[in-house]
Amino acid sequence: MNSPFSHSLTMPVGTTLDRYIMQRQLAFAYATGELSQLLRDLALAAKIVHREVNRAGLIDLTGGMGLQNVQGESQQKLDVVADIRFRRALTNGGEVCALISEEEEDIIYTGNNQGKYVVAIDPLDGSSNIDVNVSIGTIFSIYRRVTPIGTAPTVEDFLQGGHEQVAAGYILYGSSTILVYTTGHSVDGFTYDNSLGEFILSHPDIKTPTDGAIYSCNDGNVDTYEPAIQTYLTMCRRKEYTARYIGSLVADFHRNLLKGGIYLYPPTSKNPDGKLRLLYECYPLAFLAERAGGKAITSSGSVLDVQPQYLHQRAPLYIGAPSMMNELTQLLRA
Ligand code: FBP
Repeated sequence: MNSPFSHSLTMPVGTTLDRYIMQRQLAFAYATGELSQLLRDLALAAKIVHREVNRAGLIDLTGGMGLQNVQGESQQKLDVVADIRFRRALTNGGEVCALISEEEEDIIYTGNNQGKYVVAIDPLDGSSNIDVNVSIGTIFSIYRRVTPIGTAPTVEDFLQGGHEQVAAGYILYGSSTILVYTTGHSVDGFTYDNSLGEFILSHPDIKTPTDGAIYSCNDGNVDTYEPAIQTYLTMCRRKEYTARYIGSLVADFHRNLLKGGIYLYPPTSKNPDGKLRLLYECYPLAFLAERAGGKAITSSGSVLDVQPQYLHQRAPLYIGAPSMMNELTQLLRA
């Protein structure tokens, strides 16, 4: 059967991100290049944030700002720097009419009302790990706007639901910096090569293992978890699974995506709706996980089926290898 795509979708390891984006665009006859340019703008901001993260200790970019963000969390200097860098790149790019950020209460209007896309972003995830040199990340989710092009975007553009994402991904600033994203087909990872200043395809077509033996949750909260989750964690221990928890969602998710595992952030007494934010943490990782063969649920069903009510809405998150997720789902539904 002739593929509907005019160009092959698979590309060899070593392909630059730019070439990959261009080849992918050619594969879709209706593509106009705006999403490609938006992805390049995100990659540019990621390179700048990579540089700032790497030298944070040298340029007084560690520590707090002495301010709080909309979540009531103390803002780290790098939170603010990353927020500014991504906002600037997405505003200057011209493809984005508005964005929401974990660091800002309201919608950020770029002034590009001709822009076709809106972006929801967690500019720096894992803030508690910034000053101790532990991996941190950026998480993003992209939608085609529903309001007419040329008009001012509205909250409607952001509350479309997880299935309406046209692309989602993250950047992990770890032992190396890697950008992992999907536009709804394969999930691909690009490692940043400092010497070339380029993201290079290093992890094509990521598929998460069907099963795994790693579980990730904040053990300090276990006593406040609902009985089904406590039962599941007891089962993990009985099966001698390995407990791994970095406390940076992107880093925990990335490890489990490649090695097979499950990440759990259930409701707690401190966060009865869960801690993680639906629009720029749960939805994008669920979109990625499902395209890589994994699963993502909240306490009541698939993450992507949750109807969003407001911008900084929180949700419980359980995400990982399908067979581990099936075991957990059975307990949650029992
Ligand atoms: P932010 O740092 O973007 O606020 O993200 C939330 C987060 O730090 C996740 O990265 C991480 O998985 C979780 O919270 C850790 O929470 P806790 O310290 O309660 O275990």
